[in-house]
Amino acid sequence: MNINWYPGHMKKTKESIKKNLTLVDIVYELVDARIPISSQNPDIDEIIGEKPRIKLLNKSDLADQNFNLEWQNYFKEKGIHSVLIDAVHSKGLKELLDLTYKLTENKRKQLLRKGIKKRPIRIMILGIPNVGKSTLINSLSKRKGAKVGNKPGVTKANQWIKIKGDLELLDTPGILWPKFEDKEVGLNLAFTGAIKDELLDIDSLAVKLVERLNLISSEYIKNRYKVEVDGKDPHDIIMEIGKKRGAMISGGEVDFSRVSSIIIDEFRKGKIGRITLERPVDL
Ligand SMILES: Nc1nc2c(ncn2[C@@H]2O[C@H](COP(=O)(O)OP(=O)(O)OP(=O)(O)O)[C@@H](O)[C@H]2O)c(=O)[nH]1
Ligand SMILES: [Mg+2]
Repeated sequence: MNINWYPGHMKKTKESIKKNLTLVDIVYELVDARIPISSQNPDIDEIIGEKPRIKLLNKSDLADQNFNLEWQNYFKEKGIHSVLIDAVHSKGLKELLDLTYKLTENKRKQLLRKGIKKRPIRIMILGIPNVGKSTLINSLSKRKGAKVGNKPGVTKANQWIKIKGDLELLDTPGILWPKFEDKEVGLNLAFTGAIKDELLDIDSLAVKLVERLNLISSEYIKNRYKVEVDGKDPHDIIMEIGKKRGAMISGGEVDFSRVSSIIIDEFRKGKIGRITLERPVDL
């Protein structure tokens, strides 16, 4: 992760986000649909408080379709609104904006009663690094484009982006930290690329990933690399994949690090399949 989180920094970030939150009517909380719990901020409920919010299950194109629906049901049971989003391909945006209108209806009426007609509904995006905040801002603003200039905000740099009708988005999203002290969470973040390979070396990460994928289903690795996985050690499976892929160093040995990078990279790009690593049943 590019940001060094330390208690003082976390406190400041939280305070600055809370200030910005007073400027908006609704919050989009972005999580990674493949790891909806690991990719959320541990203090998110306290930070957002009573503001209307929508949980955006982003990168839903990389996650298992059935589990996408299961996660939506899971959140629905908890009274949390969620929408499946693919920010790269601008999928789910209509549903998101419709829900935004619905959840801010009271606010709109309240403003009308006060005689304020022109005031747009304002939105802020929150999420951990790499979850897709900038991509979402781009795909939301592509529709209407124009920045609406400076308005008084917490920092002078705050810009509002007009996204549709009377909806405006704060152009600087709130960057939050994940629950990185949890080992499982750390692994999930490393698998999906949210932590740039610094938690573990690439070789161990690949071993852990192959192990995890085989736990979910033996089909993923088997189908992608045409290797036997049943009853096999993940280390041996990776060696086998290396041979198949011709990832060798001189002398005919498998270049373990190279195969490891290939597997991790292909997983992150969704080439091994649409795979959800974290499932509601495990909670
Ligand atoms: N497949 C897929 N990739 C996505 C999606 N959204 C974002 N990405 C990719 O995820 C990576 C990170 O996206 P960003 O938009 O830069 O994430 P961010 O939250 O702004 O990250 P920071 O600015 O570091 O906090 C990029 O490579 C995006 O192309 C999505 O819905 N689907
Ligand atoms: Mg960004």
